Amino acid sequence: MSEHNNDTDKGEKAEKSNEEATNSSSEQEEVEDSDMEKIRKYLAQKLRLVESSDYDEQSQQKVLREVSIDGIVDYIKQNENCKIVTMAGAGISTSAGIPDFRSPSSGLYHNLEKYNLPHPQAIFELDFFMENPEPFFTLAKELLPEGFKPTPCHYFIRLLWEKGLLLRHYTQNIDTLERMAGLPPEKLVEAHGTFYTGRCLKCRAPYMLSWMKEKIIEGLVPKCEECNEGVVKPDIVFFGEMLPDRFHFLADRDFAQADLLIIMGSSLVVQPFASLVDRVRPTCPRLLINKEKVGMQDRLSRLLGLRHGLIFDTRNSHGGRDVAWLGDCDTGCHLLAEKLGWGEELKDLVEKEHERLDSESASKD
Ligand code: CNA
Repeated sequence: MSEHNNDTDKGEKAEKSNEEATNSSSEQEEVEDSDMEKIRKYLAQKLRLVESSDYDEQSQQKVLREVSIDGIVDYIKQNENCKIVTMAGAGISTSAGIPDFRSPSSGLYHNLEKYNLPHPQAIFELDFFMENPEPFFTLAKELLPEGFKPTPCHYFIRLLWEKGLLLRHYTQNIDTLERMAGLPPEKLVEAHGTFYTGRCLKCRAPYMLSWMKEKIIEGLVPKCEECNEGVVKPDIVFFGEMLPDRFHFLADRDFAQADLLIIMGSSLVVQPFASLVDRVRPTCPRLLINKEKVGMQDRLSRLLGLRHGLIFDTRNSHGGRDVAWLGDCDTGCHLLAEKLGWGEELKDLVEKEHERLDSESASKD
């Protein structure tokens, strides 16, 4: 119980500082904005870059009562069959103990010196892996979903599914925590693949996580037992590899249908995942729950009136639909659940599932 109160307290504080942060747009920005708007309209008409009238009409529609987390909560409550798409990145798993890529000091990219790489991303590059798989498997030992438990944020996504509100969850994570949290495979798109399965790079023989894990924990590079030659690579998507067909197929359908997009724990820098945010309808609200603002529209897109990136504009002159809630993902999800009247349910679910996972791993030992 005390944990819950603490969380609510933290949530309220975070919400306050959040409001302060979003309300602090300067006067200079406003002047810039109106100039920008004139130039945008002019360019849009002259260059016919966008269907200006359509764009203006849709962007003027007020979709949220207020551009805040409360506005989002009202919107969900009013839309009984709200189709929600969630998008996630490494930030939803950091509280489980799995480091993300880009957080300063704790992120993986800051801790790769020991692997002597030509550059940090090489560890996830296919060409480098083919020549030298050891660094990847040394790192895999740290990243393996062993002893990690899904976070409240993962269980919040499961609750959305249980409530019949989740159209699909798109994750960049490879840690399998969504599966472990009980999200059914059909509701899940693992855009960057998963550690759950693997394949021999030579003969394509399939392997499961349990087999790969044994080798990796022993400090071995897993070698195929069918052809005795190829290295077994987990089915995670490396730089230079195609994203799964399922990603492209479902993204084409889901984003156009979504009534609400929730983005959590991602720096939104890896493409094509990051630009999924642009594929929802112009009237679809987008809520970002993250430690920092990310994925924002750049100045050129703004100038040209292109629908690229998130627009956190609390002045509401464009019928704003993008909300940034800045803070920890778990706190944000607890707060959202609380406001939706599911606070106790989320806490119970986390407690019950963590107990179950603890007793399962105790019985394995
Ligand atoms: P990233 O680029 O490391 O960004 C993480 C984002 O989450 C940053 O904006 C952080 O500020 C934010 N963040 C971190 N912790 C929290 C928290 N507790 N609450 C709120 N926000 C937080 O990671 P992305 O996912 O955007 O980058 C895509 C890469 C990371 C994908 O290719 C993944 O495969 C890869 N990755 C996955 C895992 C995993 O599976 N758990 C771990 C590390 C990297």
